[in-house]
Amino acid sequence: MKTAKAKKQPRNVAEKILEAHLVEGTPGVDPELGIRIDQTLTQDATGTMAYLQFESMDVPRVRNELAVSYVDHNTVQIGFENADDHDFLASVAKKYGIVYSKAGNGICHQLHLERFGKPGKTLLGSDSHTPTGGGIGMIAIGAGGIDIAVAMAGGAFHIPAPKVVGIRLVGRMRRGVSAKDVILKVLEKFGTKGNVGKIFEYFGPGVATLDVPSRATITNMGAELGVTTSVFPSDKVTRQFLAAQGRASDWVELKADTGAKYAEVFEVDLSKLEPLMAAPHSPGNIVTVKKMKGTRVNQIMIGSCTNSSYRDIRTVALYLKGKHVADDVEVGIACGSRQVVSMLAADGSLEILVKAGCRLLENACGFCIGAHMSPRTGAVSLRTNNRNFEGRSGTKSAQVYLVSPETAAASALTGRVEDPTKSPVPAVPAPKKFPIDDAMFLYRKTARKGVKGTEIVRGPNIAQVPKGQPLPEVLRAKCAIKVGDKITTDHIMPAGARLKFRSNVPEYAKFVFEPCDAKFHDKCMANVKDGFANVIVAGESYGQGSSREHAALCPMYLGVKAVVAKSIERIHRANLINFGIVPFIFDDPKAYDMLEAGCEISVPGLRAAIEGDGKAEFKVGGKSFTATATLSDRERHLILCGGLLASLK
Ligand code: MIC
Ligand code: SF4
Repeated sequence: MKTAKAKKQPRNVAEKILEAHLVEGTPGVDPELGIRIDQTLTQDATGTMAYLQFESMDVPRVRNELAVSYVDHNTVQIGFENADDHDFLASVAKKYGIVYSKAGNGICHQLHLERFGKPGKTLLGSDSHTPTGGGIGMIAIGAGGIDIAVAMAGGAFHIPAPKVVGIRLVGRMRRGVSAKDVILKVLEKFGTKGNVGKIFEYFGPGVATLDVPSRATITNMGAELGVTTSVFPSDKVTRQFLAAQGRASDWVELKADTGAKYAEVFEVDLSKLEPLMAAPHSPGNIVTVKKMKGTRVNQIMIGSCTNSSYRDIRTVALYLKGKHVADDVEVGIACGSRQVVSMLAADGSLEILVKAGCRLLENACGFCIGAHMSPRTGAVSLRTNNRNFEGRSGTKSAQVYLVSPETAAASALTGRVEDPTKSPVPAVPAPKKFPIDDAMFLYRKTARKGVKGTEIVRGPNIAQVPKGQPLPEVLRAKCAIKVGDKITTDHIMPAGARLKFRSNVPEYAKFVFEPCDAKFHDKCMANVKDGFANVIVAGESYGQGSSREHAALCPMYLGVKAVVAKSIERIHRANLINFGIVPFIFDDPKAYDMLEAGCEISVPGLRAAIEGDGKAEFKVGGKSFTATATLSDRERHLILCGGLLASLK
């Protein structure tokens, strides 16, 4: 007998996409869900490791719908290393059926939005700002390179069963206020920690007032909240954007059902928003532009994957039209893609920017990651990118403030922080047609098929990926470093000038924790020589920021077996597990005070603890404390094997 079909619960956008991709776990029941990944992206700084790991999986070609390998981080090419990496990446792409985006084409997230992103699809990228794709209605998630390798091989990706937080947008922004101010408002409310495992979904009447690049600015910087991802619905605005990109057929409508529930709702009245900025040294340190007005500024940097769309740079040009930047300020602009540059060339904006005295940089990450235009000692630098961690600009003493393109442009004219609403420019309408030129995307015709017989080019900078060892029965270790709260992956594995060693773990490992303790590498090596493993002790929110798996891989190479922290951020925690390092959380945070750098630590039943409920007893001097690694069965298996790669072998 037929039973009446159970009425489906109303669902939000995130639930709809996740449900359509679910391959493991039951929402509302299991703590972890496995999802199918449609698209993957890598960038060069994380890509070489991702592909080395993919190669070692012995899969003849990629198995997901689309894999794109972008080159945008290490484009400076001082020395042979970066160029060698690019050749390696190009040859891997050709062989395995991956689309290759050459250096100069643009920044991965901007390009992916323009040319490949599709509403309703899942995207996994080896970069923490992959959630930019949420602006076009994707579930787009940042992860470590090895997770991308697994997804390219057709494997599932695992996320903590998400709590979906609703951000209800109402009203319309005043001129001079823009998407950056929206996400800074959200960061003001939720901060950069405590949001692990959540998905932020934007809804409400205000959504329709935001074009796709603005939505992407918001989801991009959602990464700074520490969430799994952020997502917008796919509506008429999305359709218009895709049609203007010549991709109307990629559009599907996606909206939350009436009555869809959110774990929590926060309302932002766009009409009441004022220009905001994130003060040094955290994207969650929000102040108003009004409060900072008049502060002397030495440098202004415009671009990065957060704010480098045509809309953003055209807006800057409108502010600077017929004017010149102040004599005592340097202004650098990096566009997100060639498409953006050619539009700015066609409408005269480039000429405006050049005449105004701006320095035009390559379409790449560059300044955002301290790989170009580091400010002078003690400078105040206003930047439109997404992170202002201490030293990330390449200058430790610099004071970096994160601002909208509007605030950046208005301030460039006087060399002081200015309120852009006082001299607003007309809104830039969403283009009816974007110029399309995919010539710098190689191997599109052989995507998913690959070219048999392609030889992989390996310069001397391409080293082997080290493999982890099974978890020992007993831990006999030394505390190699004790750090405080909010340690970012930039502290653990510095970028900037060090980035070029990313394909060479023994070399890059020399710089682990360089900004905190330049002797970390030597201490770890000495401990290993003396028969000790290494342990990292940390405060709250350890491993904030990037998806950089090197922040786990290089410590693993240095004999680190465990991190004991008050809390650990999502991507970094997953990376630790992928490389066989146990992510312990203090049962009582006060135990943190018991530990000092250099102290001896032992865990007599380490393996047994992981095989059990994850609770382990740590002995330090005459005292002891407990810490727990709460692991899913899958994660437990990885740790016991010595990491994901070791488990595959
Ligand atoms: C960043 O913005 O910190 C980076 C550099 O893009 C990183 C990736 C990396 O470390 O290569 C990220 O965001 O994941
Ligand atoms: Fe590149 Fe900066 Fe974006 Fe990271 S945040 S992908 S370094 S532009």
